[in-house]
Amino acid sequence: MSKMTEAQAEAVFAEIDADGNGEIRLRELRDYGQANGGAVDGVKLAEFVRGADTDGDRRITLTEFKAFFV
Ligand SMILES: [Ca+2]
Ligand SMILES: [Ca+2]
Repeated sequence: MSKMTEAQAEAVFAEIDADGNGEIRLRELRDYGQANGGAVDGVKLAEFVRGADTDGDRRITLTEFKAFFV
């Protein structure tokens, strides 16, 4: 995946974090993927969560999200 600016990452994070609690869960990623044409399959999303979730709580915080993409 390509790099983003910090502002872009924040905007994308806010879009995926549908309930606005500051964490992205796999379910939110799935919903986001489906809303965007379902192009991203569930295995890829699970891999992304595993890769980006550095503290292992299975949720992606904005800090983790930025560390992954920016
Ligand atoms: Ca959330
Ligand atoms: Ca985490």
